[in-house]
Amino acid sequence: MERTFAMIKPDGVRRGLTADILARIQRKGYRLVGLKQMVISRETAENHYAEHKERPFFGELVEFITGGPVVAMALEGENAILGWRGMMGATNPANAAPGSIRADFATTTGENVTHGSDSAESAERELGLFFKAEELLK
Ligand code: RTP
Ligand code: MG
Repeated sequence: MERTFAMIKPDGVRRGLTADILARIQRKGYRLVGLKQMVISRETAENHYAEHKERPFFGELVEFITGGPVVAMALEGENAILGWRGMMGATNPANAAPGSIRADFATTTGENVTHGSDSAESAERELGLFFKAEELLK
C-alpha cells in the first residue's frame, strides 16, 4: 500500500471539475485518506514547488496555485503514486494519453487541473506539507 499527495488545482475547482475528478478517483478504487478544500499560502506554494524555483515560470506558477481554492487529497492504494500520475496524464495536455484527466479537461501546461507527487520522497514531503497527522485516516 502506498500513499500519495494529489490536488485539484485552482483551475479545476473554478471550472467545477471537483466532483468529476473525485468520482474518477473513487471508481479507480483509491481510498481517500485525506480531503480538504483550502487556499494555499504563498509560503506553502513556494515550498511545494521549490524544485522549480529557478525556472522562468516559477512566479506565474505560484500566482496561479495561490489564486483560488484547491482540493488537497491523500490517496491510498497499491502503486498509488504512479497510478495517480497515470490517471492525470502528461504535464503538457497535448501529450497526455487519451482518457486521462489532462487530456480530457486541459489545454495548457500552465493550467493543467491536477497535481500528483512524482516519487515516494515527494509524496512523503508533500503530504507532510499539506496535512497534519490527525487529518489523515489511519
Ligand atoms: P505537478 O507537479 O503540478 O503535478 O505537474 P508535473 O509534475 O506534471 O510537472 P512539473 O514539471 O512538476 O511542473 C509543475 C507545474 O508547473 C507548471 N509548469 N508550467 N509554463 C511551463 O512551461 C510550465 N512547465 C511546468 C505546470 O502547472 C506543472 O504542472
Ligand atoms: Mg511535479
